[in-house]
Amino acid sequence: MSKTNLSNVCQIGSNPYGQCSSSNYLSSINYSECVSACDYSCSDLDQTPSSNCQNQCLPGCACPINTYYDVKSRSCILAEQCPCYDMTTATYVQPGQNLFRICTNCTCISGTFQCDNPNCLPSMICPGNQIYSTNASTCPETCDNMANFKDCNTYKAGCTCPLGQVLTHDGITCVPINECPCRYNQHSYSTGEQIQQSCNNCTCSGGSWTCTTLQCDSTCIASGDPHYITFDGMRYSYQGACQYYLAKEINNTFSVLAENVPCCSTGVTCTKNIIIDYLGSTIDLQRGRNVIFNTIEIDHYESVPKIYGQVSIFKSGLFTIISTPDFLIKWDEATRIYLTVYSKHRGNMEGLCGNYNDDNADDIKTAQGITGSIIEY
Ligand SMILES: [Ca+2]
Repeated sequence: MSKTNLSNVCQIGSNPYGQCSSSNYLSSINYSECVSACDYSCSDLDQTPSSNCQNQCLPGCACPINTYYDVKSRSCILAEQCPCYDMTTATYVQPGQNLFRICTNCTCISGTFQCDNPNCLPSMICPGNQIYSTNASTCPETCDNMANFKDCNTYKAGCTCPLGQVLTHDGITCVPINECPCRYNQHSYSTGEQIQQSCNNCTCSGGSWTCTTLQCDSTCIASGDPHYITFDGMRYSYQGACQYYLAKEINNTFSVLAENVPCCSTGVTCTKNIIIDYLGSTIDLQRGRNVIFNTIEIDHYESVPKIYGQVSIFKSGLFTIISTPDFLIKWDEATRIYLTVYSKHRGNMEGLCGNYNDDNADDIKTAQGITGSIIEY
């Protein structure tokens, strides 16, 4: 063997023949004229009895007796410290850790997988951290179904989650039930992560959301044909060229009356004007005209708000805005109205925007009482 080849065996580059690396992590490696070809590194420990390794003497660098070279840590360690290399996943399994194959469960002990079914091929492996079982449920409990899980009580041999764990939505990974992720808008959130729902914070806890219960303001939107989205989030269409209450506070604090007219050849309906009654005052918004407050047409509110008592009137971009302590209206003078009503009026509303009681199922009834025929979309 040439001097160069010996250097390669020792992986020490330019060290002269007969010397091993002097670096710290290899300081325990010594040169020997007789290094075992089959008993050199941790990976040599995982030899099956049928291994055809020829245990012959080779000159080279070797760890001290009863220790083995660990490629990962690049040091000499005891056999019981050796990790096991799993060829299927091309990963190292630490000593004492388990590997779950589809037909056996293995533990890494002294660089070797000790498996409860030695006939199981290493290529037969359960996905994720699932384990093989002879009676795996065919309808396993998952993070997604655990709220109303019904056991079908049928079993077959295959992969399943370890006891006390359930499948996550990926169908592969098992987690303890209290660590299930939460789902929202096709995204997955871990326990402790938060999302914002209107004015409330929701925290993921074991697969379900726990939300604060603040009373939130809510916005009703009328747009397009027009389509409506009520305070409670119900969506529907209603085409009618007439006057109707968009919203009315049941104690007569305020009301918003809108008049729709056909606005172009496509048959789309536009809002011609909006009449707001608020604590005895009338604010009239008309297409192509300035805002009329108590029959007086006002002007110069484009850059500086005009304030009448508790009412502020101003422009912001395309929108004319009426702001009061009870509500805020934005109108683009065409097809879009945004009406935000503050939370103190929760449950006290009626009209096309619904009754603002957090239940969108009853909004259609509220709206139908006024309009007669509406279409959900
Ligand atoms: Ca409702």
